[in-house]
Amino acid sequence: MALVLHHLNQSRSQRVLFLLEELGVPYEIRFYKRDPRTGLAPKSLREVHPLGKSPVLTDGDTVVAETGLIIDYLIDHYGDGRLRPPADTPERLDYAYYLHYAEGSLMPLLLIGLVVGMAARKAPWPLRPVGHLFDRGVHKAFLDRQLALHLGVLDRALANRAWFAGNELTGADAIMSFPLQAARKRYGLERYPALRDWLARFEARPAWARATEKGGALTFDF
Ligand SMILES: N[C@@H](CCC(=O)N[C@@H](CS)C(=O)NCC(=O)O)C(=O)O
Repeated sequence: MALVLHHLNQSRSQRVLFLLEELGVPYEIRFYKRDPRTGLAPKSLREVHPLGKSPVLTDGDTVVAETGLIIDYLIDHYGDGRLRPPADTPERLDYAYYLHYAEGSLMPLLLIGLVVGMAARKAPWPLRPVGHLFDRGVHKAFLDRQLALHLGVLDRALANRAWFAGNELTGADAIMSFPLQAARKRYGLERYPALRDWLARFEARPAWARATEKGGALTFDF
C-alpha cells in the first residue's frame, strides 16, 4: 500500500489517523510504542525520518513529517476538494492560521506544562516537593494566564461557527484536536463551552471512532 502512517501510541499522530479516515483513502498503519520510562519513541522511527517523531507519513518513496504539512499533503493529493476551504477566501486563511498555530503556539504551552509536571513527578523523592513547587510556580507565573488567554480566544472564535475554518469540518479541526484534547485532560474546559461543544462534535464523527478503534483510545497515559 502506498500510504503508510507511522503511528506512535498516545500521540499527535491520532489526528492524522482521523484525517485519513475522513478522506476514506486506503492506508496502512505501522505501530511504534513509547518507552514507558522515558515516554520517547523507539529508535526505529529514526529509520523513517531522522528526528524519529510521530506522525510521519510515507507515500511510496516520499517521506512527510510535521502534522501541518502531512495534513496539507494528504488534502493536496487525496482531498478531491474536500477538507480545505477554497483558495483566496477568509476561511482558507483561517485554515492556514490554525495549521501553523496548533503546533507553533498552542502545543508549546501544553508541552511546558507536561515537562515541568513530569520533572516533578519523576524527581528523586527527596526533591519531589521542590519539583511540585516549581511546577506550581511556572503555572502561576506564566502558564495559567497564557492558557486562559489562548483558550478564551479559541472559545470566542467558535462562538458563531461550527468548525475552526468555517461551517465545514477541515484539516484545521484535525490539527486542533490533539492540543484541545490534551488541554481538556490536563486542565479541564469547564470555562469554555464552545470548545467543549466543538470537541463533542469532533469526537462524534464516525472517522474519530474508526481512528480510535485502529490507533487505540487517546487517554494521554503512557
Ligand atoms: N511538530 C511535530 C511534533 C512531533 C512530535 O514531537 N511528536 C511526539 C509525539 S506527540 C513524538 O514523536 N514524541 C516522541 C519522541 O520525541 O521521541 C508534529 O506536529 O508532527
